[in-house]
Amino acid sequence: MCFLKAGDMIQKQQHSLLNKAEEACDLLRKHLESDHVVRVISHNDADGISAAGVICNAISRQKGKFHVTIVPRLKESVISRIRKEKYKLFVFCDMGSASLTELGRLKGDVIVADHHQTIDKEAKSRENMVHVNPHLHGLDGTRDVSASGVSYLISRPMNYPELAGLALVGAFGDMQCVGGMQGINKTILKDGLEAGTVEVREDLKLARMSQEPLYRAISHTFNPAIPGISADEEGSRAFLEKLGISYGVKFRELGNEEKDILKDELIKINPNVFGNVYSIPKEVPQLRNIEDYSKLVDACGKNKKHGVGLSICLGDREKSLEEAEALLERYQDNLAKGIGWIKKEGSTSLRNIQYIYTADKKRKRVMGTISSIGLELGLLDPEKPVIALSRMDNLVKISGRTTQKVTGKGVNLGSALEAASKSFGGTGGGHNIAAGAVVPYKSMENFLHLVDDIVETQTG
Ligand SMILES: [Mn+2]
Repeated sequence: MCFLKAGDMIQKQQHSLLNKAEEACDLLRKHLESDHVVRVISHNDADGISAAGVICNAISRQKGKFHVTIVPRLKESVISRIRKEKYKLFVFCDMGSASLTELGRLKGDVIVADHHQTIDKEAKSRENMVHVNPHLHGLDGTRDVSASGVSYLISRPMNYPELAGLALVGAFGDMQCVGGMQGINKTILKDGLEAGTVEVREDLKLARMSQEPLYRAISHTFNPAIPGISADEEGSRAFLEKLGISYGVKFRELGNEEKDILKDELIKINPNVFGNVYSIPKEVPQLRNIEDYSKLVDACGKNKKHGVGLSICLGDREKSLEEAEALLERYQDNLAKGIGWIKKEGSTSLRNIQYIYTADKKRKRVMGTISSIGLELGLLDPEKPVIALSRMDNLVKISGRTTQKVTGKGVNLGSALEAASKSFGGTGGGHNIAAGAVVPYKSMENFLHLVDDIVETQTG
């Protein structure tokens, strides 16, 4: 019999994932040595874009070439387009684990660097494929490592610790670092800290604190959410005025005494507003804070400007960065409006879930995010998962969001949305805490009731 302590167990799991990643690295190297152009396909969110960034940076440093495309989903049409391509190596980041059978049919070799829990179990293991996914090693892809982290692990044997910061950009994008880092993310952080490419210090965790006037930095801070101030510029200004701090200055322009007052008062509202801040010391100010970096890349993805986000990850610190900053500002204003809408309209409750619905073009883009923030700000019932519905002609796009407390009770939105959407000819999946689906508009009501029932079963 084998008695492993919890710590040893985690070590063993990490070790087994690292071995798999090394296998992928060997395959990548083999193709680079043969001068093959590597075909990279990744997801359009901050994690996916930075995952592609990590892999492409590693390829460049090896003097190799890549051709990268960022897609919203690995749809059949995407796969059939790729099937016609003549590349010798395909790398899929932040996607692919659910489509192993189809990807195994590609003519070239395949690396899948994913961290989603939906795994194509029908797929037979293929000689041409290396599948790297933390869930296959008993690790948690929701918290332990994101796709950018998995990509980093693949590049790790090549020894580029300067990519550790970028690997954490994706982890922040996927909200894996709320309340501290764990698992592989911690291992990546350690790489960065040891090489001096990542730094950590205790500070206020305000959004774009070095760039924005205080009232905007504070009102644009959604993580952690500051009730009465987040998404509320007026509330934020009033809060600062009450403290006798001028709201238009930047944080660094405050005197030490003012900084302390501000810190103390914010901590009174939400203690999580003060804590570890992670940075890439060599970066330009806009990207130095890893969380800010992730927000800029995320804003690019959300505005369908993946190329801009990717350029930043690949080193453009001029035009792309400027464009991303403008996108982020617009995005944050849109978020604030969406949260204002939730504040006013609230959600509709079923027995076990609650839902919000919109057909508004701008609001549709932020439904998932405002659901999360609404939960955090206490504008939505934290005990019930939020199902956010966005009408797209005769389809409905669904984002499901819940809290760790609810997943702790057994709720798994990924499997709930996957099963429910399948029943209506749609598709869905994701993580236990955040998931997505698409179903026909005419099935929306039935879909909601089915999700309601599934969540009830999950909580037993
Ligand atoms: Mn991801």
